[in-house]
Amino acid sequence: MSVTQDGNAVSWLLDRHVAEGRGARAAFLDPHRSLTYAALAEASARFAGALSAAGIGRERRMLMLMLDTVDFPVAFLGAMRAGVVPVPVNTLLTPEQVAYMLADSRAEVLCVSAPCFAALRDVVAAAPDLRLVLVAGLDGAPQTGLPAGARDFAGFVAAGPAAPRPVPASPDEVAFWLYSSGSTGAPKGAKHVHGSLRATAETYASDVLGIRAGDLVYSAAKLFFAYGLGNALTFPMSVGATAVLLPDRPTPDAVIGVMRDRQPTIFCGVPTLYAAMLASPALGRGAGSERLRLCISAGEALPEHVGLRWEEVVGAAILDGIGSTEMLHIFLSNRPDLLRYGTSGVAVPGYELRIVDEHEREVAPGEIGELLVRGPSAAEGYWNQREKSRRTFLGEWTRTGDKYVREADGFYRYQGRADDMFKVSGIWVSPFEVEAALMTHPAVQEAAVVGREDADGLVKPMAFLVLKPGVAADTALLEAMKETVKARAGAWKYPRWVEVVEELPKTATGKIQRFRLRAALG
Ligand code: 3UK
Repeated sequence: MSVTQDGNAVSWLLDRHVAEGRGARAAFLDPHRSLTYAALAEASARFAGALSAAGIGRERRMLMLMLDTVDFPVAFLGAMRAGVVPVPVNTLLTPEQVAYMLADSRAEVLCVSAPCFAALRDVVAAAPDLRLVLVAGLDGAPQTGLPAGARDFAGFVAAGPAAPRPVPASPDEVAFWLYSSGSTGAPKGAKHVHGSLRATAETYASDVLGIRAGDLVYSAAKLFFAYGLGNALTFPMSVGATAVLLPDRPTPDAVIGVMRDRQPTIFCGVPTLYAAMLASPALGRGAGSERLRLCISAGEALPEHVGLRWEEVVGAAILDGIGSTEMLHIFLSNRPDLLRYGTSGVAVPGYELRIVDEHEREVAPGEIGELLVRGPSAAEGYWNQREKSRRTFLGEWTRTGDKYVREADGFYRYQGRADDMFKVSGIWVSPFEVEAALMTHPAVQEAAVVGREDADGLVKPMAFLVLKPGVAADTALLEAMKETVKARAGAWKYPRWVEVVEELPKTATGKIQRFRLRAALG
């Protein structure tokens, strides 16, 4: 019997283009550098060789805390080429969160962008399984600046003995992980297989985006996010197209600047960004790009008025679609030919959907239930979390945790999360986590956090606080609360509203009833 071993995603995504004569095409452009397909194949092969030479074996994990530059695809694809499992994580995580992921994944390698490294020195020193730290983006700065044990990413790649061929792998073999947040705030490593990257390209990217070789893609959503990874790496690479990368924070002005300079054909954003761009006086036709043909939105629901207004001002549609870390990319989406703002659209060809009640029985049309999805890109499971895996991955079907209604005309309308989690700027916020940060403030006795819609219909955290006896609630104190959350939980998670209350609504067993707080907001 022979083992199926032609499924390494790097062969299909990258080496195929070089072998078929497309090596000179541009694969990635960042503000300072660009990489052709041939140069990316070469650099990722050297990185693969260097990892193996450093004794990093197959299936070992490499945590990536990297900004969006051309170094990201070199590291991600280079690791997979060697059979090492890259685990890209959010560059805005706090050191404590990074420490958790290093320990949970037992990462032996950490690839980190220079600006993110300073805050991590202690965490890196304490990580139990870490053997190799690579710092990217030093731009030739003297190596003496690096702490003991850390090496310059560029030098590591340049010195690598090239390992030109991807290690033989089954398409069913774990290729990379992505962390997904849970309602208790403890992130879970979702294990994705090589075949899933191709599956998302051949369904959503091909059928919905109609992606082609001439496309230039710009995703404001970063590569560490499953949404950005598909948009700016898997999809353009699946057809030999080009992606623009921006390491900086995607402010409306920065994004419009990239649109003008690079003239992309496809733009990918999250609802908060679309709303912020609409508020900018700099926004005009094509958002600055004369070649813009399509925009997509995901991460949270796109408010109807944002989509309608964008089409009016920019002259291109925004296709809202829902995806998840567990399903890798979008499985339910609007399409250029089937577009209804305010809904998530219809099933992406290749995926099937069911809306079920709490007994997993299909609900009647027009009734609310939980959305289940079946499709080729589901994760294999969560790392070391058997109970949670069994609850989410039900054989061929995956639980989304989202409430949906299928309307009479077949469009799916989002109804909110099944639990209390909510998203801000497309990134998960667990009330638990923000509350825990607030509770570290000496004036706070109890805290409860819920998502609340702002004037644009976008969800932001709101905090309800019970203060310690004798503490007076003044403006300075409430501002200090926001700073506490920014420092401890992450900058985007701070409560935009803080209300002081006498007591919080609770169940008999003392659990905070956040749904009551939400209901009181109307
Ligand atoms: C919510 C949406 C309404 C929904 C993601 C595109 O967001 C992604 O993955 P995450 O694991 O979060 C998944 C959850 O986010 N959500 C996402 N998109 C929408 N809600 N309308 C939407 N369009 O609660 C879902 O369960 O961070 C998005 C591609 C890949 C992704 N991983």
